[in-house]
Amino acid sequence: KEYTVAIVGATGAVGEQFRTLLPNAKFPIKDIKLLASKRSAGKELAIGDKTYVVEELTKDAFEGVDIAFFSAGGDRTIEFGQAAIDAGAIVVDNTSAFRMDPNTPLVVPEVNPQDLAKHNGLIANPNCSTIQMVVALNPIRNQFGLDRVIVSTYQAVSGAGAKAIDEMRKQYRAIETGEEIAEPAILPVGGDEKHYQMAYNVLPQIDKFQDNHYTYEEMKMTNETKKIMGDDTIGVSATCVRVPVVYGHSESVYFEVDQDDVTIEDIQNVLRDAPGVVLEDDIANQVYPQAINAEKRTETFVGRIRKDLDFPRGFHMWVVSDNLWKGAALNSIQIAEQMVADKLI
Ligand code: A2P
Ligand code: 11C
Repeated sequence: KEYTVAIVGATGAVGEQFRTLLPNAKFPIKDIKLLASKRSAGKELAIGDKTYVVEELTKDAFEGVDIAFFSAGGDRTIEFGQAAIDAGAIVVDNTSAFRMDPNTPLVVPEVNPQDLAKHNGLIANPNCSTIQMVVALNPIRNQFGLDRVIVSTYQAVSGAGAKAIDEMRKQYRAIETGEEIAEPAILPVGGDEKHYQMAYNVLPQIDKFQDNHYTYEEMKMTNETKKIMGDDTIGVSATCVRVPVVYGHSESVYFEVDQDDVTIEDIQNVLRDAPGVVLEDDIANQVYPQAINAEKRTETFVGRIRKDLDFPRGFHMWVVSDNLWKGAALNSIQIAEQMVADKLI
């Protein structure tokens, strides 16, 4: 079978990566539909050596579509996702709209591919900062158990969308040419009240604050990790921070295993053979993961593995991945590939 695929949000930061990655998908593609807002309708975009015309996202846009990749904000998935399912498509949703719905699988194919079979037409793609963390933690958990995680993130501006990248780039240009910086209007969070300069700055807010003083992004890391790993007992606390990097999220991950006498070498050996992981941990040669090296790479890079100085079952590591690839478009395509392989599509 050949598949007709729709990209909802085709003009956005993640949509652009879908257009780059789809020609290499491990399933045959018959046709691709590019959907976005009315503003973009009629725009021509290339995929491989073909040009496609962007259409307006409407409820009638999904006729003949087998797989619909949604990445146009949660409200769009809520409004149009069911229309895609009703038209016979499987929806792979990049937004947070349905991630914690008990009837929706939340899947990272290296970690919980078995959950795909429980789908009701929609599969949720986890948050980018969660995906790369669980890709690195799950093999460790399988071998040595996992009790607790404390993570601090260093997240790229592309996570906030194409307009946020543009805002930061303009700030750098203005500073370099001595012009006045335009009033920030997007970062840290488009929908919040205040906006701050991102250039030459670090902002400890990603998404809105919740009643418990954590941000929504931080709570996504907590709740999604437990759901993907199928274990509510794992403790996860996060501090999510935006840094002036365009592509690639970095994370300092502290974790506690539930076995004694695990060594740095044991952790390195597990990660060396782990699916989707590249171990880059050679301090003698100053080798460790860096955001600029992870751009347009499919893997999650792990290094700086250390034993905690005080708690014998605690370890620290540095985890980096391309937030728009493994963190979004690539993981979604891998979900579709796994479903095709499992005959679920
Ligand atoms: P458009 O470019 O037409 O506004 P990003 O995450 O980079 O901000 O991209 C958001 C994506 O979601 C874009 O493709 C954008 O299309 C799309 N989008 C935003 N609002 C709507 C809407 N109301 N209907 C359809 N697509 C939307
Ligand atoms: C960021 N993680 O870096 C966010 C972007 O829930 O899919 C993705 C938001 C989400 O800002």
